[in-house]
Amino acid sequence: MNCPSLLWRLALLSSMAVGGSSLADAPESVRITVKNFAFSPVPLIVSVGATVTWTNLDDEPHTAVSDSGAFRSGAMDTKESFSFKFDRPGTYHFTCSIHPSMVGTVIVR
Ligand SMILES: [Cu+2]
Repeated sequence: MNCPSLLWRLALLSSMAVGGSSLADAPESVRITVKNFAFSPVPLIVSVGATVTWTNLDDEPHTAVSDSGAFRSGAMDTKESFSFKFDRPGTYHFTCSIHPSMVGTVIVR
């Protein structure tokens, strides 16, 4: 005889292993490129739990520093990246601390 309740428990366990969210609800992974002294796209709109990765494609170093202090990359040299996971909804403004005219926004819903 089959044991459907055991199978159900296994399914439940494997869904808990990915943080309690359903399997269809895979975490989002989104990129921001830094090129020609600009972030792109701006604004970036993501869901709660998304990981955003900034990648510098310029020959100059850049940073991504949150105005609220939520995140702060180090200096990213050419082709280097910085990632941050957004666990809370909100609007996150950030700048490049080396070039303050470079601004961007991540909107987390
Ligand atoms: Cu910069």
